[in-house]
Amino acid sequence: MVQTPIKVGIVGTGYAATKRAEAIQADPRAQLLAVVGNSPESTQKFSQTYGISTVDSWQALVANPEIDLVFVCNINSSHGAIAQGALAAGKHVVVEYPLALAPLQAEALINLAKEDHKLLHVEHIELLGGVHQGIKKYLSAIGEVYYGSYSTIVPQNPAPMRWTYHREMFGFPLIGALSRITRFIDLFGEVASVNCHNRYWESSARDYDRGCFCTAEIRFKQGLIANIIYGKGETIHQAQRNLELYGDRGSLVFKGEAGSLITSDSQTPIEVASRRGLFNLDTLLVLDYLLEGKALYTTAEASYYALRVAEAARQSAMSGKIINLV
Ligand code: NAP
Ligand code: BLA
Repeated sequence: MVQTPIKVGIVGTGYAATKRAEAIQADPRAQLLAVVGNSPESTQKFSQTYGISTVDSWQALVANPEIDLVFVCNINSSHGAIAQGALAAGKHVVVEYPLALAPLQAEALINLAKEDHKLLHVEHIELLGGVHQGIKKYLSAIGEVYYGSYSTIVPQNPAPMRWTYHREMFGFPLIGALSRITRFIDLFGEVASVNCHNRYWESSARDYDRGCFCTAEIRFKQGLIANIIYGKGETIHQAQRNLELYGDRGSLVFKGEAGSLITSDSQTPIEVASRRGLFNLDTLLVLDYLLEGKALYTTAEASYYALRVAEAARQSAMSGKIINLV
């Protein structure tokens, strides 16, 4: 058990880091001590906003003996190494998904946390969100589910020169956007095979892509076929966030936050809670776990399994072949 207040360090200063800092500062059970950022300007601004100190490197942050818990909230390509360093320094660790870009590294992190009896929590706020909770509530009403589709596409013109458009920093689209896969695995279990295609639009003038479009067909062991579409950037001209599940007795359809249960003779609206407040909830659940031993809503092992499926999607896209999972 950790003593209160739990002393916290944060790596990152963006949206996720801000939501974490707000949640920690609002909870007397935790105390935010230090942050390490990327650019000096955003680091300075973050430290002033929350009245905390800054350090020059994540290595210095995890070496601080006062810190009990480290939140890793920066670019995807850094997660694995920072989580590794933090666990090796004896800290509890929370990582925004993905845990690492490579499944092998993720597996090593899980083993390291287990050996040292430390928490390794991978945030999956999509599982806490209103759409997912709505699905879980009504899933039994649609009978045996045989098909699902989930499409999240975002037009952005011009595409920003940010890490989310950088192949190495974001990772393969369905690895960086792992939540598209975890939602289905959480509902329907293990995967048999993956067929995936991905296209980038690169730019000769810069290191950042102008966009990507990735489609995957995933066959689950229990029979369901899921189609996932993820795209962003300059070649997309309408935004979409649609999730549909077809069962033999009805369908569940979500367009953004507007959900409905459809059967042959009725259409019932489904109330969906806002996407706001999920990082706050995730942070409170981490504190509940560390201080009261309450079970968390997801495990690093589940995130690792999803990462293996996403890696199979990457291999499928590279090879043009269907990848079977063992
Ligand atoms: P963000 O707002 O863009 O923040 C990114 C952070 O990483 C900033 O502190 C940025 O610092 C830093 N950074 C940028 N380039 C870097 C580099 N080359 N090396 C090291 N640090 C760099 O991103 P975010 O939305 O908070 O996402 C952070 C993590 O949370 C990601 O892993 C993402 O997948 C995950 N996540 C986010 C959400 C969400 O709702 N936003 C949901 C689920 C998971 P500067 O600004 O100083 O460059
Ligand atoms: C997920 N949102 C993400 C991720 C990134 C962003 C990088 C992880 C990768 C992914 O799954 O695609 C970034 N999201 C943004 C940015 C905006 C945005 C820059 O909406 C700009 C407005 N995230 C937010 C905001 C909300 C939000 C403002 O930044 C909601 C009010 C929610 N983002 C949100 C949720 C997820 C997510 C709930 C989990 C993914 C999911 O729902 O499947």
